[in-house]
Amino acid sequence: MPAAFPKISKIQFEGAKSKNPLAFKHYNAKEKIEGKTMAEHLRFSVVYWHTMCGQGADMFGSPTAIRPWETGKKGIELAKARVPVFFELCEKLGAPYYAFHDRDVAPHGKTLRESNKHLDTIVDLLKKEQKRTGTKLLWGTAQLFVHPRYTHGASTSPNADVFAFAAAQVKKAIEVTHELGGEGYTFWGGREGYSTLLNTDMKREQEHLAKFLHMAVEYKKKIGFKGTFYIEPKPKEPTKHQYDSDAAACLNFLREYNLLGELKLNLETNHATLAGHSMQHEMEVAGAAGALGSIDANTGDLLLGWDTDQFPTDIYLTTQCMLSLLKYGGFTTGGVNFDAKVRRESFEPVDLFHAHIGGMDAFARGLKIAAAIRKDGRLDQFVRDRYASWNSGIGEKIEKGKVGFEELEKYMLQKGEANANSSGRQEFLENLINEFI
Ligand code: XUL
Ligand code: CO
Repeated sequence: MPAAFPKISKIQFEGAKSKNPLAFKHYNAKEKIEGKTMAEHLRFSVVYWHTMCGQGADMFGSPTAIRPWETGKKGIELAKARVPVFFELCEKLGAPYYAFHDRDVAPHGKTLRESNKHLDTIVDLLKKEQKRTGTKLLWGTAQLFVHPRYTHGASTSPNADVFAFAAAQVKKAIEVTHELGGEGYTFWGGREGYSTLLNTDMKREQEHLAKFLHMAVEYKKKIGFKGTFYIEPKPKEPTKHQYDSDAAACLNFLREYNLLGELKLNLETNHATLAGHSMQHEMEVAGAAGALGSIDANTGDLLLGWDTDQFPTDIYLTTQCMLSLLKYGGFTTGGVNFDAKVRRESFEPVDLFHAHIGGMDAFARGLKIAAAIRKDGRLDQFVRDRYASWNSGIGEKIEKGKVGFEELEKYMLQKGEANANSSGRQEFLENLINEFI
């Protein structure tokens, strides 16, 4: 198989002064930060769906992407041709992980049996390429949203047969993820929601979703798959409302249906902003609940209201992500997964390299900046000092559960007025962050 990117060799770290667009300026895989290498902290992952299958089409325009390795191929032959190209890209980028949906890597067959056969054919190739390049599987997943059978949802479909089909598809996807040594498995409910409440029994649909996840957990245990299960929040698109709308909604769902502890969250920046939150907000919600699993690293466009899945290049964003990630102890099985696509106008193969190099460098900078802020200590100290009233006196008594409303009333009647507040110093803190950017 000739190289798909013959003019591009392995991307090297050349340092901040380099002007080479095909070199890292900040991502130095072996450089140690807070006792771990950058590679260990960031665990970069390339996605199969956008990177290999994205054709640059949009709602108004046909495909633009130039992908010479695809010329004249379709179906399973096209699927086979993409595999070595994908691993050449991962290897040249030095990205240690990848992620895929069953139907990105292999085409739909006419029946479930035929689809499974196609998948097995490609999984053999993936396994060989993983071995050849050392690239590992961050997580696998099942595509339960493109095929017309999933029009009304998969596990939340009003059609019980569709639930059964989805279950069979997820069973197989978990099996191949396990076979490929995957470190996780993601559930993103692309159509697990509704377009109108007029035709929807929400309670029943949510119960079905929970039942589906319980079956998946049970099966995972049965086959000895030790990877982490993730649920990926997104509020809308393609549906008007998705049940896993944000981190808090997911946690509440998992808690209500006794699934907390079985699934962590895979958070995506553009999903966070669609939900009206920042990515850091979502990471804090998940982190505080001990459920910060993995991140789909991308960004939206503030002037566009949909999921644009752009590569992350904003240093403030990556700094915030890394501040929260380091605060909660970093990844275990998760990673920085570039669920991002090149723009329709960026149609040449080399654009795939520019995109990933930029994302990796932006996260490397975010990591270095966040580590420097932590080492400096002023931000942490400020937050600690802000809550000092809870360390002794009445605050300590409240936290320890030693007082109730009656004692607090007595305390305040005696005192007459609460102690004065201190300034929140938002501008001071924003300036402090800028010292490090
Ligand atoms: C869709 C999305 C998915 C999931 C995996 O917005 O993010 O690609 O990451 O199904
Ligand atoms: Co995603």
